[in-house]
Amino acid sequence: MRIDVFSIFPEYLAALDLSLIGKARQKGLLEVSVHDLRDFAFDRHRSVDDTPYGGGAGMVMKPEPWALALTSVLPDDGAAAEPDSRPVLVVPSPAGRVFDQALAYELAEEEHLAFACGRYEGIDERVLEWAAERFRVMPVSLGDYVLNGGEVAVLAMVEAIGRLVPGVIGNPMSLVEESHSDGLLEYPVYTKPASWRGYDVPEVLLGGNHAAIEAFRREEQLRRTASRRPEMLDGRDAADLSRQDLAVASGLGYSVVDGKLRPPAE
Ligand code: JCZ
Repeated sequence: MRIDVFSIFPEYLAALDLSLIGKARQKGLLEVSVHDLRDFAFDRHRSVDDTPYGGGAGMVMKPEPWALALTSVLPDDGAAAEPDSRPVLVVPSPAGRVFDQALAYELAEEEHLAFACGRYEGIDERVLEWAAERFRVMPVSLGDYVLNGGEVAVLAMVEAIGRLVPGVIGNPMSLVEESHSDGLLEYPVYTKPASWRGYDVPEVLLGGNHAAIEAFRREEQLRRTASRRPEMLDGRDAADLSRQDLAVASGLGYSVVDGKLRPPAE
């Protein structure tokens, strides 16, 4: 997978050289290039921002450096032959589709991703219109809070996407079991010592009864999800849950109405 990131703070993306993503780059599984947007600004001060039409606070990113920068990673400079062959251009924005594990899986299938990190009050809207003829443009939000720019969102997204690319994670089984892949939070984990400062590892985990361990972990997943993220259980198709799951959910006050799980009335 090829990834191009555009930013006026390319040093911000230095973390992509480290750890998992850095190793995947060394292995040739990910080809990540970070581009300084200022290298595509050719006026006296290499300016990338200007005042907003219509007034208002702050500055807006000028369109021309973006067009030059984005064009530099396209095969030629014409529009793509087939619409679906266009690279995806992810544009971090608090007004975008919220990034989640399903979107990470979708983007992990792509051959070429580009990320446009905005700063100030954002990028001139015409850049997105221009880019839509050359990229599949996707405004994406990391979550419902406001950052100062797109860089931190891109770090998170590249890590979440990159680790799903085949070969990047050493043991692919760890991808199957993890949080959100089955719509439940993860079970708690413990290591030695079995007793620590008066806190004990649950007894069942110390024995070799694998069926009991699996049942315990599944119950903990359901308990945690009900307590921390109840919206993840509300409306769940009861057919997707085992008899044991339903017994645990019932113990937590959940009921099944029209085949769907419903939380306790309160
Ligand atoms: C550019 N401010 C780009 C994204 N989820 C989320 N929160 N905030 C952002 C974001 C903020 C920005 C820019 C200027 C993304």
